[in-house]
Amino acid sequence: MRREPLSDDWLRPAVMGIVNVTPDSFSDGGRYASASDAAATARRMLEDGAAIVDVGGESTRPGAADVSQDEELRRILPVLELLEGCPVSIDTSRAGVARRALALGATMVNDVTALRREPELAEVVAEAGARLCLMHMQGEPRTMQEAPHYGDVVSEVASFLEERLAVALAAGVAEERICLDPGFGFGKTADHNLELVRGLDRIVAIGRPVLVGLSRKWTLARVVEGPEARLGTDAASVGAAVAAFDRGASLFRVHDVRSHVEALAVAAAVERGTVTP
Ligand code: HH2
Repeated sequence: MRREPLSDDWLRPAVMGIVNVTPDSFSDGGRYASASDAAATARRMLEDGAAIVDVGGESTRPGAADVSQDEELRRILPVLELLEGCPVSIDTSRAGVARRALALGATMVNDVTALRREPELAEVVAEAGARLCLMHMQGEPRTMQEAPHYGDVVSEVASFLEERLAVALAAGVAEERICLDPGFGFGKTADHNLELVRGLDRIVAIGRPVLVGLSRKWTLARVVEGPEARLGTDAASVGAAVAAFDRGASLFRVHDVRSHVEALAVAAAVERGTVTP
């Protein structure tokens, strides 16, 4: 069931497979014994219909500590070398890591800090003509879940993304290469996350494709299993993805690619009202 790589016009829905090469990611940390193991999983995700795979060497889970740039490179470079010719996004907020990844063929940079950690990342992306995902986060991973607070979460996230989009454009990143992400779980309570899915059309109205990362997140576990649960199931993730698709989301960052590709194909067919894409 092979799908095309992410199209230039961000044809929706498209699925991004998650490949975390970190010892401490919240759902799949320490999963790969070797770079070839991680690369094989990424290739399987592409076979299963992912339009791109997102390779990350630094965990952003709540409470995660920073890793050094050298360590981040040590984790991701061997995987990227094995994925030559595949559609790859690099999940990093460091300019130096992005530069190396783009030189190895990555075509997108997924920056959960939206150019705030290293503003010079914008020039690296602009020079390479790469895609860029700008994500909202309140606070920083180490402390972001301590006391998230908003007056109106949807309009505050939308204003933040508009401001970061303007920063990226001013630095020379082409508008048609940028997508936006409300950052589910990044300095948000479970209710904030649900409100953001419900109000996603406000983020979509900014005018750039919207990426959502809901897969296996804690909010889904809260809904299904209660306050003690930590990890959302794949079925819960698919339900959340379809709800986000119905509100205009374009790109879905997920662990279980095949179930999302199939569910989103049906959701898209319903939206079109015809089997024919
Ligand atoms: N979520 C995570 C990491 N990167 N990038 C974007 N654009 N959107 C997200 O929602 C997002 C992201 C966290 O999830 P995961 O990769 O599973 O875990 P970890 O950060 O611990 O590696």
